[in-house]
Amino acid sequence: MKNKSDNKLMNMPWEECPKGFTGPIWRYSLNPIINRHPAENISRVFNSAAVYFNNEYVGVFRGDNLDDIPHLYVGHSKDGINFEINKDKIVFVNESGEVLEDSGYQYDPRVIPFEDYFIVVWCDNLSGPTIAIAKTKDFKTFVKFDSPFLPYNRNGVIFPRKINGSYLMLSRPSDSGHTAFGDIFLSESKDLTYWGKHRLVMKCGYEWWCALKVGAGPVPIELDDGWLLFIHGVNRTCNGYVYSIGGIILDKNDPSKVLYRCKNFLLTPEEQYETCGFVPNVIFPTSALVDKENGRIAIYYGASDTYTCLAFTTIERVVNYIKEHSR
Ligand code: BMA
Repeated sequence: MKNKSDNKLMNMPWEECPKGFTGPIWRYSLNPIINRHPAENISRVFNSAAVYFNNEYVGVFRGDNLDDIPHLYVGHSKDGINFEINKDKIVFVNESGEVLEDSGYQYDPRVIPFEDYFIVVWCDNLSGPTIAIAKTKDFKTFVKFDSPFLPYNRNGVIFPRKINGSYLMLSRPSDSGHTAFGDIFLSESKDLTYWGKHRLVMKCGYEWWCALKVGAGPVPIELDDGWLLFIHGVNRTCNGYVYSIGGIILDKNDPSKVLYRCKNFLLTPEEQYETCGFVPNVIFPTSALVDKENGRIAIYYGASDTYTCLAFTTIERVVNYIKEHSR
């Protein structure tokens, strides 16, 4: 069935590259697009995922409440920039339609357009952080699968179509705290519940800016000859962790193989909303809109665990940059 999000993206957020700018990705000049206290009971919205659906932009947002605990909220927007965040958090049902109790916390969602539904992946609580998966067709009912992953793992995204007959997930196993390690692994599933055939895709530490950990960001973007994946990479300084955005290209039929790995970060915290906030020096990409007709990409990223921001590039520009700066 045709994917509902395949329609031409109307009003996709976009801003031309500033004159004289030579980097691979540029920021939206009116960042942040979501400021502190965007809705009652929510102090910060960041690390969130938007897609195009039914002639509008709809997202699953991480909202940290007034007690600091994160939950997931649906939000809507006509232009992908000005979002109205629902007042009430998402309540999940199980596969029999029964309402599930709140697991305690939920964060860092990814939304994957898949056939005629959307898959949502996020970090949930199973006596510690691990990956949870739900399906939705309308962003009203979210059917949660029964504990697909063991703790600890807090960073997952699924490819937007099956490859060789399987769903494929990129994830980053972790520990129960502020994990001081992180590599990207690939896992396969036939049904979104049982995952196996795990493969190491890439270890951290190939450059200083990702010395400590690497993790998958937005849904991989299909190219003619591979998959473009934005990642986060973490450096450890004497003053704490620094999260930057990086880029790699994976093999089209076997995405456990890395074809190109950019030695430079694509974007690193520089603006005040990235360097000052709840957690300074963090930029964390979690979704990307792609206009396949003109190659434009709009990346949503969290800034300093406080704000939601946008950055832009094109497929051609970023792919060339990654290839030209690949080691
Ligand atoms: C990671 C995740 C993100 C967060 C980042 C920086 O481990 O928990 O939610 O943005 O740390 O604090």
